[in-house]
Amino acid sequence: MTERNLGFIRLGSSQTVNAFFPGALVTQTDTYAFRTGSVAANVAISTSASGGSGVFALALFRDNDASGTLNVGDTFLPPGDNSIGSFHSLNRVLSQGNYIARAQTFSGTDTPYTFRIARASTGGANPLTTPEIQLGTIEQDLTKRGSISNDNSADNYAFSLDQGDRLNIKVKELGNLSGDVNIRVVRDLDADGIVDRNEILVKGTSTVQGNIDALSVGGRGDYLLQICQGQGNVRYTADFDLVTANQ
Ligand SMILES: [Ca+2]
Ligand SMILES: [Ca+2]
Ligand SMILES: [Ca+2]
Ligand SMILES: [Ca+2]
Repeated sequence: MTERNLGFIRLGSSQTVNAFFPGALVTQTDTYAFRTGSVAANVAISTSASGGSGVFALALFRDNDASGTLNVGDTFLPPGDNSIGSFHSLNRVLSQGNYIARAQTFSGTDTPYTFRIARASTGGANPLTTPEIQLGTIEQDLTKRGSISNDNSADNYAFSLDQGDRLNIKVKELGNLSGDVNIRVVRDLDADGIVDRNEILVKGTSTVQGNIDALSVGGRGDYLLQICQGQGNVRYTADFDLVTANQ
């Protein structure tokens, strides 16, 4: 178990830690303590394993006694991410306070992984390029459903396109339209897990009524669609409309 203290995470900043779980068939835990400032802002946290057979669980806690150590009395902030796969992420609006992110594994083989955290204005887009939802190579039209709220302030869909293919993406906000999402497609060209300015390929545009955000992207490559909280709680459907080269 390694306890790290990342200190204050400034608005608009990110930190990356290269970490390592040695292979051992017991539950292993690393913790990352951090502080946030007076602006309630979107905090995105991810772990990405680059080897081993590690199954991670990623969870976030409020460090109520500001001890930097996870102890009785600290509060779990749901939801955690206990999914199977090499990437885990949380994105959530956090008010000023002390927090601890916890990464866990249970793996017989060594598991190197990268821990990332970024804090950005809510309404700005998710600064991390964690492929939470894997769509693979798009070969036919798809529809996905999801929701965005203060507890899950972004959804990241990873997809690939073949040469000559183009994808028209339409995200429709459902329900009473009290909330708003923004969309964009990014590529992590330098593979640092952070969306750099030159990595934003296209931003969505909204319809006049404001409940549909749309964009189009084409050409062979690996892409990430980010559906990010503008404000409030939003249920959405995302339509992926494939236009193939030989149509
Ligand atoms: Ca504590
Ligand atoms: Ca999400
Ligand atoms: Ca919108
Ligand atoms: Ca990058």
